[in-house]
Amino acid sequence: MSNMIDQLNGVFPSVCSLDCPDQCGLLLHKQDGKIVKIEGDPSHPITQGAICNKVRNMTARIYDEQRLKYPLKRVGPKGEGSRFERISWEEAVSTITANWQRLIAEEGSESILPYSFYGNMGRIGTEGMDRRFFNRMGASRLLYTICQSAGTEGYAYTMGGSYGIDPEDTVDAKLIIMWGINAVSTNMHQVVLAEKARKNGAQIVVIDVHKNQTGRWADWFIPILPGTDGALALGIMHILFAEQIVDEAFLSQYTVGHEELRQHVRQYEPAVVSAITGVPVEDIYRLARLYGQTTPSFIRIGNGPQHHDNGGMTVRTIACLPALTGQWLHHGGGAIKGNGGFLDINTAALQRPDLLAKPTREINMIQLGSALLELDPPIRSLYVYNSNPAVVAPEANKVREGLQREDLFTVVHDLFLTETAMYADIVLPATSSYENTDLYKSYWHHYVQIQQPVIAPYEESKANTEVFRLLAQAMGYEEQALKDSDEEMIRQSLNYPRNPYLEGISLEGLQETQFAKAKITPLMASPLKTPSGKIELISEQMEKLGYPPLPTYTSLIDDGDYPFLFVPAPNHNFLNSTFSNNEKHVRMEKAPKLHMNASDAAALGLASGDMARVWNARGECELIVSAGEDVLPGVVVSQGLWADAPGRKALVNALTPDRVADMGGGATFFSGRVQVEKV
Ligand SMILES: Nc1nc2c(c(=O)[nH]1)N[C@H]1C(S)=C(S)[C@@H](COP(=O)(O)OP(=O)(O)OC[C@H]3O[C@@H](n4cnc5c(=O)[nH]c(N)nc54)[C@H](O)[C@@H]3O)O[C@H]1N2
Ligand SMILES: Nc1nc2c(c(=O)[nH]1)N[C@H]1C(S)=C(S)[C@@H](COP(=O)(O)OP(=O)(O)OC[C@H]3O[C@@H](n4cnc5c(=O)[nH]c(N)nc54)[C@H](O)[C@@H]3O)O[C@H]1N2
Ligand code: SF4
Ligand SMILES: [Mo]
Repeated sequence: MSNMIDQLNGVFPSVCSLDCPDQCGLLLHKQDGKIVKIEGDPSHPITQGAICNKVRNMTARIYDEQRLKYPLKRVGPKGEGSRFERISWEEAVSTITANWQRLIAEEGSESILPYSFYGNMGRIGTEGMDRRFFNRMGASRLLYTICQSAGTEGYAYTMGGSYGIDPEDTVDAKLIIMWGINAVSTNMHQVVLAEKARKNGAQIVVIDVHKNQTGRWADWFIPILPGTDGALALGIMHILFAEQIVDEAFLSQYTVGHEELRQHVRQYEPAVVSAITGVPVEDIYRLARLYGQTTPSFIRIGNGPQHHDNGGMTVRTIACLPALTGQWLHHGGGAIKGNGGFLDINTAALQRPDLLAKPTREINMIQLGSALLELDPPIRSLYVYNSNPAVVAPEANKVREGLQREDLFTVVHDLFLTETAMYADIVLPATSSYENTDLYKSYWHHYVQIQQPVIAPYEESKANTEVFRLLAQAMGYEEQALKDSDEEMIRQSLNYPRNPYLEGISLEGLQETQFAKAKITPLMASPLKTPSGKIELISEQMEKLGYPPLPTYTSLIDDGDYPFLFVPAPNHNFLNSTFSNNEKHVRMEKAPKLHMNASDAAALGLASGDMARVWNARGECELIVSAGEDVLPGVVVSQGLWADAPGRKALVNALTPDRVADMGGGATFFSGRVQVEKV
């Protein structure tokens, strides 16, 4: 399969690079050197030939007329409607490095900030040459908090790290709870596996603030008020202990703190929990008994409960549930929040933190706006790649005000002239993942995969690793680590004896087989990575850090005197802001909507189809009302991160808070309050 680029026709294996748990195996069909069709790889055990609509239509994005072809420099004012001129790579690189050298001499290397996320999940392109480069430079360091950090920390207090069950085992579950995950849109192969379980008699419960496509697919949909899931989980525990439907043998052998927890959850009586969550008392009983009496039961914990002020503790709390009924010992029972821990690679070898001479300041990526506007000493240069912060980051108006600063030298490396790129001084064209070599590891299933280039770089575009090698050379950085090839970096990452699950997985092997499953052993067969080695229902570690040691419900932070909680969630046809600028995907998604309860809409004189202005002190946007019974009164839900477009004012992140969640520096996208009125 070496040199697939030169083969003008044929079908070639690939992997989906998007930030999606499914990380599908793909087959790319080429005709005359171009990709003409993308389908799921039937031989991939998870994908089994089926992929989402977004990626089936990905060729429209790869060959979109708007794709960046060569480097650009800005010639108009910063921001919306800016203008750019073509320049050479030489000029782009020398402009960037001349600015950086001057800044480093005058203000120090911490005046430079890299900003990135997982627009492409390839490890060496997102956590490889880039990290080496900025470590060597001594730039300010970004905290990668925008997605799952609060819940990941919370889950780890209970379970010791990102370890759940093998999703392939969930076909054997008899009860599946999708908890705050819109899996039909965001984790479609978990839905496929759940469908198989359902054919064998499993029931599917969905707990969500919005009866979206996933709620409609459920056997039982439980609507809940945003940010109250921790209380519901504690109410379930209350009933499980009170009715003695717990597995005492499991609790004694595999957990610490079950006696303390038993006492502690007495306060979470169903009536109390019902008043907090909006879930009727009889439904809390029904859910607790169903959960207590069904084995194996599986909980898929999504990002919904986590993008709140109390997100870390909420996930930590839900993660305690499977232990109460001993689910972790039953094939198909347990939970998945994330499974990244099993596929840990050698990040020290990949990222080379040793190249950082001394620790530099850390900047939370969800507070980019205030970082740009308020930090002292200031950030003078921003280098953005794999991310579109002008759309995806909270407090978008602050972000854009910061990007507008005339004394900020901004570089954006992307496939498109994104909203963020409109503020750049220099724009660099990026290759698509199908043009690159990279290593992929899922955060849900247990497969490691490889991408080898299938098509030549589009016009003058370059991969992230290539750009950082060029920048390193121009900066005069001599370290071999900044010259390593993509293949060398993959080898270094996989060479990690500390993770026995990866044993036998190598670059050469992946080049042969395209994907390989890690050698996973049952979770309870060896001590967990918690301080006690057991499931920690009580956590001394948390107590030391100032958290309640037992799972505890705390309410959302007061976000001002606005009547509605606003949940701006992802949508079906985009992936975060990716695809929101591609005509085909926008057409499939139609228009940005605001789902609200019919009673709330009526009180405001709004009907479905009306344009509503949604606002708070942070900003405003306009969305089309969809009134009905899909959300509870007092809650409004939007879907999708929409690109800027003429006549559309759908920047939902103009309204979201940049408050930091209780754990992990995490984002609180869903804890904001808003007012709604007719336009
Ligand atoms: N099609 C598509 N797929 C995607 C993405 C995309 O944008 N589009 N994004 C990808 C990324 S980066 C991620 S992190 C994942 C995220 O995917 P998910 O884990 O599904 O997370 P979200 O879509 O953010 O939210 C899931 C659900 O939580 C609900 N929710 C919000 N607040 C609460 C709450 O307090 N309690 C409960 N119970 N539910 C709540 C929302 O209504 C939504 O239905 O999906 C990935 N896959
Ligand atoms: N309101 C609200 N906001 C949210 C969320 C939400 O649920 N609600 N979800 C949050 C979550 S979970 C996440 S993960 C973030 C995601 O935020 P981002 O990571 O910023 O995700 P995208 O919007 O997909 O932007 C990725 C960008 O990377 C570019 N890109 C793709 N491949 C490459 C490459 O190889 N090289 C370079 N240089 N660029 C590339 C794409 O073209 C795209 O412009 O958004 C967060 N924002
Ligand atoms: S976005 Fe997700 S479901 Fe779609 S092809 Fe990629 S990995 Fe598969
Ligand atoms: Mo995410």
